[in-house]
Amino acid sequence: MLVNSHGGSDLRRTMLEFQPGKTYRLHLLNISATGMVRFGIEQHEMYVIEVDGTAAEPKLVNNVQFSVGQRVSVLVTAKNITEANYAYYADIFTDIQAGVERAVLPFTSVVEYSKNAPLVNATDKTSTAGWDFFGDIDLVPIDKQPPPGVNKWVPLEARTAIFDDRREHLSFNNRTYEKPTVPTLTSVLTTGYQLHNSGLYPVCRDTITILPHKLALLQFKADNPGVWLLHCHMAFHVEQDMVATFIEDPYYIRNGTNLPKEYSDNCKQMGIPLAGNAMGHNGPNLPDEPKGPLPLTGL
Ligand SMILES: [Cu+2]
Repeated sequence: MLVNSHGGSDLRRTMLEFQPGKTYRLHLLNISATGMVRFGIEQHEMYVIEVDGTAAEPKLVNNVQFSVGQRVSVLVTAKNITEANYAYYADIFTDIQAGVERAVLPFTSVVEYSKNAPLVNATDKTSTAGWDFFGDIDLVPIDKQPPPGVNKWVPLEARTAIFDDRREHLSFNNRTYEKPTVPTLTSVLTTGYQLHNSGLYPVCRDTITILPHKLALLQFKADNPGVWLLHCHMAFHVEQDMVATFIEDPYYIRNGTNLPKEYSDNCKQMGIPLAGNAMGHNGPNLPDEPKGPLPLTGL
């Protein structure tokens, strides 16, 4: 996890120096490959004020938990003391298997008020007791925009299964992600077809935590022309095909985009076609059958 751009895999070397009475903004980023992170400071409360770049009304919490790829800002007011230092923790929730006892990889460092002050005894953070969500879904954005309304529903069912290549895949709607023969942007520009954003005044953000066996309803206004990935943020789930592509406003893209020469030069050098749909054919229609791997049937 990164705290104000410091840390990476070794947060233990990252001390936070606090001066008495000052308020600090800590920008937290979960850069792990698979694990949810919990951040907190012993005997300090904090206010969540931002998630994924969207400012929110301050919400008082003891700690924050957030998933891979998520960004959270908190405000912490330093105590008016210099007699003690406190541990902070950025623990990684290592076990994502349902039904298996949870495991926590503890990472701790120090919030230092004074070089010579003793460290207040850190409590045991290796258990998962006290892991609770801070309710990011209930955060209230500062900029209150009503939800855009829905013109089109795209149901995506995520599923884990062994496919006919005898490997486990994480599919959307029983389809694995197939690397297109032609880059999708090229397809938009040369054939005829056509994410990121949620309650009352939902916080507009580009990530969401979905717990096992749960579903999420996402709304986004498709007004950002481009080719966008919708994907699980766990690295090995991407590897296992938990990826989909959304193309927003292809007409705008086609009318307003001049690809740089380097794009076509690179494609030529790499033998990538400069026209056609995902399968390299002309026109919008893809053959009915995907290249595969395909779901196993008859089990
Ligand atoms: Cu996943």
